[in-house]
Amino acid sequence: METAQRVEHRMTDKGYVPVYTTRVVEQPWDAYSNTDHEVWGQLYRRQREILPGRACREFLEAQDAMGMSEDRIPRFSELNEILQRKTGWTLIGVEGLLPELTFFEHLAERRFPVTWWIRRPEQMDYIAEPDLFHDLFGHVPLLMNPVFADYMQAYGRGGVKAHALGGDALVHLTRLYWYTVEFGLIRQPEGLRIYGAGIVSSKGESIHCLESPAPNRIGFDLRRIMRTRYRIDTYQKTYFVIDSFEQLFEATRPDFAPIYRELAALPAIPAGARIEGDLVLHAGTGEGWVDDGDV
Ligand code: HBI
Ligand code: FE
Repeated sequence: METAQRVEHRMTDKGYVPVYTTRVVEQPWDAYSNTDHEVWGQLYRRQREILPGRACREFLEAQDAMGMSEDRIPRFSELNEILQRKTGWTLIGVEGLLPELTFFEHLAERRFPVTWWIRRPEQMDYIAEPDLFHDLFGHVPLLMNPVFADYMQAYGRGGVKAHALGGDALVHLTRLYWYTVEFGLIRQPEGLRIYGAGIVSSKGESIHCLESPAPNRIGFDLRRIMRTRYRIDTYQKTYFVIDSFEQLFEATRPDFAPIYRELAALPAIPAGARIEGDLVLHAGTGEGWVDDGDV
């Protein structure tokens, strides 16, 4: 293992672009400063204050079962002992965003890449790429859930296949990741709850996604999700709602190649739109949204 280095977006002539790395690094736990541990603690406390009643039970219980706390940044080695026993997943340290194929290959082998560095205090409220808090606090707890753990591996296998297919396969599959793993909601007896890592690691969006009148909340529909654009720099205009993690895992059973071919002939759907056939659970007002720059 080489020594870890911080890798973030770099300003280039094409603007502010993520720098992709592929190295796997040991978590330099002894190198974390008090400030790093304090940033973790402050973010952890702030999120755990607002997530009960907003995040799904499975997320909160798993986070506690893993022994995560505000006291200090967790050690990957300790979490791995618990996680490997529960669902066979292993956390690996990385320097930042991975090229898509590398990322998919790790997921396909039940390895979840976690950025080893945590944001600086001045980045407390927003950081452009996944840091340790987003990955460890947001993504890792649900890997303790056997069905969600299976979904993540199936997603990785699908990603390796989509990468080989070329065309827009990856565009469609990335949207599925975005609207489930990152920004998914789940319908539970108590009401809509959050399971998406991008939401649970953000205070503003944890509140916005359930309480704001602006966004649509639409029942899970694989093809609808794969056609729907998204923004990476604002709150989501649409959230998709699953009934269960089993429903999500079942959706990955079929071969996606015919679906990609079917979707290639259809126009993408703007992020804030509602279309014929949507199971609209809470119709947003869509106020204040401009559909420019959707991906
Ligand atoms: N790399 N480290 C890391 N973490 C991610 O969540 C990640 C990535 N590379 C690509 C990516 N996510 C998304 O494009 C997925 O949809 C593939
Ligand atoms: Fe993420």
